[in-house]
Amino acid sequence: MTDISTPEVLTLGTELTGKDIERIDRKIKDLADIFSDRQAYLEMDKSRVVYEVASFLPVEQGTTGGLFYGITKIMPGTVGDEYFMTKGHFHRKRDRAEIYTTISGEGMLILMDEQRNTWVEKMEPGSVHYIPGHVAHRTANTGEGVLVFWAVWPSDAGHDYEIISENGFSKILVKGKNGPLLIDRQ
Ligand code: PAN
Ligand code: ZN
Repeated sequence: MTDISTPEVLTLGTELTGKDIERIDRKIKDLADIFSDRQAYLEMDKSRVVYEVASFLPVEQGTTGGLFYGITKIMPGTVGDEYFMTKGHFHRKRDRAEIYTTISGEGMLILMDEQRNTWVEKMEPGSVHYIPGHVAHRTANTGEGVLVFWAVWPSDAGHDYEIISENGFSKILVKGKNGPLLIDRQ
């Protein structure tokens, strides 16, 4: 009889549970170059958590042909008028794509190509987003509750944060009177 070993089972909900989950939290203090309203940023409590990421990395970083997946939870809030959001990145291997699926909450996926054209896709429970290669991506929580989404990306994609922390996206997402507004960065 073949020995069938029990695979690791992970449960997807608003939390990712199971062993060997890598957990990262990003607090206001970790996001100095991200938000555009400098004064508002300086006045924020630096220990406040903006988002948390729990990732399952079943193969070594850089492995060709594998997949990683993770859950991101972004808290509700703003820095000045700008919604709480992730740092954002291009994949280090620029052609690597990714899929995001929204689990709960409301948000916007902010996308920017290498020519710095920026656009958004609305995130709501069940929305599925294909992020092509060569496109930087970040997510903003535009709702009152926590925004939770599931991401799946190639294990050799890597993350390039430097370009975004130096130049930002060309547009920012702010809270307007009638909802989110994508405006040019000053
Ligand atoms: C996501 C992101 C996650 C956090 O898993 O890494 O939402 O955003 P930052 O990495 O920009 O801080 C993903 O896009 N992985 O490739
Ligand atoms: Zn990514």
